[in-house]
Amino acid sequence: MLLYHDLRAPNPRRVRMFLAEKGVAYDTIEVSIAAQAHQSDAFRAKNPLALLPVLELDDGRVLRESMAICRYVEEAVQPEPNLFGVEPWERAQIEMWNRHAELELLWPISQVFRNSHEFWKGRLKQSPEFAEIMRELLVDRFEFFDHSLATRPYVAGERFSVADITALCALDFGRVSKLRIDPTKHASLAAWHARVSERPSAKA
Ligand SMILES: N[C@@H](CCC(=O)N[C@@H](CS)C(=O)NCC(=O)O)C(=O)O
Repeated sequence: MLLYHDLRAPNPRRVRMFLAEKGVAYDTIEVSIAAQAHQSDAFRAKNPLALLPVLELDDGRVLRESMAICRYVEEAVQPEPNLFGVEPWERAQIEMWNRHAELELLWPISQVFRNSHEFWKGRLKQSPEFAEIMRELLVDRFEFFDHSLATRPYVAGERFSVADITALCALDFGRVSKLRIDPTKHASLAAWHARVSERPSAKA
């Protein structure tokens, strides 16, 4: 398997962390977003949307979308340790929390970055006002996750899952836009962050 990724981008990190949890071996090709390598014709042949990550299987088939890649790995490559849930209720909880982590953390955090950070200046049309709206939303979302994590050790319940991977990659990426967990305000979220950051896969 071959992963097209960028070491600094949060979605490719989700997949690397997932593969590390599974102990699956794979090759990588770095496609630098900073150098605009993801816009090249060669990469667009893999993903016309020019987005990372992409997983290429040994038979040449290509998968886009981080969660499609992770699901494929869990179902077809390495089922253990299970990270998407076993029985219907657990699967639904993990799906729900992973979606919350994607839509309520990763998406707004990415929008703050895209709409206010120097990195994108001159590369895309930015709206600092929209970045501010997303920052304000995130105050509430940090609160929401902190409150939820006061009652359990992991995002979706009693055990580590793909929802923790998405939330960790999102929150770590927030730091480039000065979106940080404040332990004095969000003690449960900070404790969870320390817990999951200790996993060897977090270095992936
Ligand atoms: N929903 C996609 C999101 C992919 C995505 O937005 N990737 C970012 C890196 S984290 C990217 O390639 N950005 C390049 C760009 O926006 O030009 C997934 O989960 O894989």
